Amino acid sequence: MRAWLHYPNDGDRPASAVSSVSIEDIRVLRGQFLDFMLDYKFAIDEITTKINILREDFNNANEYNPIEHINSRLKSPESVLEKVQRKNYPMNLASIRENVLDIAGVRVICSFISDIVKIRDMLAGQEDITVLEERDYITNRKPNGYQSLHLIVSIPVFRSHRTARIPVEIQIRTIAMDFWASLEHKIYYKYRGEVPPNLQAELTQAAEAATRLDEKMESLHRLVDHTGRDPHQDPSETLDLTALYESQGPPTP
Ligand code: 0O2
Repeated sequence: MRAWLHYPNDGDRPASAVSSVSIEDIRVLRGQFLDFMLDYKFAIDEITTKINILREDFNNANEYNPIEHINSRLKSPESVLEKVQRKNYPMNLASIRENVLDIAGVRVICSFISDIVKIRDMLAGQEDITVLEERDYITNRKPNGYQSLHLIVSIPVFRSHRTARIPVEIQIRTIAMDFWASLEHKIYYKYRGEVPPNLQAELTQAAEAATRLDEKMESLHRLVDHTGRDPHQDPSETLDLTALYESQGPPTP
């Protein structure tokens, strides 16, 4: 059965809106699109698992943990399609896969500036992760004051019927950078992108204050963190486990 887009009178109907797409076609398209979006959901799961592993490993091996928290978001289908249209990309799945690289987003919030590059290197060094793009808005802060390290990585996602490499945008920043960005985001949306100049100037000052705070916290952190030990040193393979064995008592039959 064919469904036609209905317009109350012909004069309202743009030429491009005449459609011969059937309800069945739309159902199939919708299914394919949802399946396509699942790739990104699973890619987020893969990346957050990796970061959670690093976090737990840090907790186990160190006196402090550089990962404060992790957020993730999957772009809504509406905003994926809106971006495709805004950027004038071809409206098909292959083009979306190639061009829209922030459908899956993971944000890692760190304690100190020096942690950012630590986390970046640990992720980028993993065999199954490929860094496709890197934007350093910390060295090159945006004119409005925005700071963050952005990585676009790709990661394999193993589905029941196929495997695909899926891009994920990872944003890494400090608590202070994140605090600033979330307030700026609210203000930006409140003013629909037209932030009044005086408010913009205040935001820029706040970003500078956030940088000063980050630098101060970093120097305090360096003062107290002078253990000098390398937490990632491999445990010696010759470590004698006898005491551990004996402390367990005799094996149960
Ligand atoms: P959301 O709500 O996080 O999804 P584009 O994605 O093409 O529009 P571009 O230049 O490719 O932009 O990417 P860019 O500049 O690296 O930034 C993409 C994301 O970084 C944004 O995603 C924001 O999350 C964040 N970001 C970038 N600039 C700013 C900024 O000035 N202020 C704040 N608060 N966040 C920023 P989305 O999709 O815009 O938003």
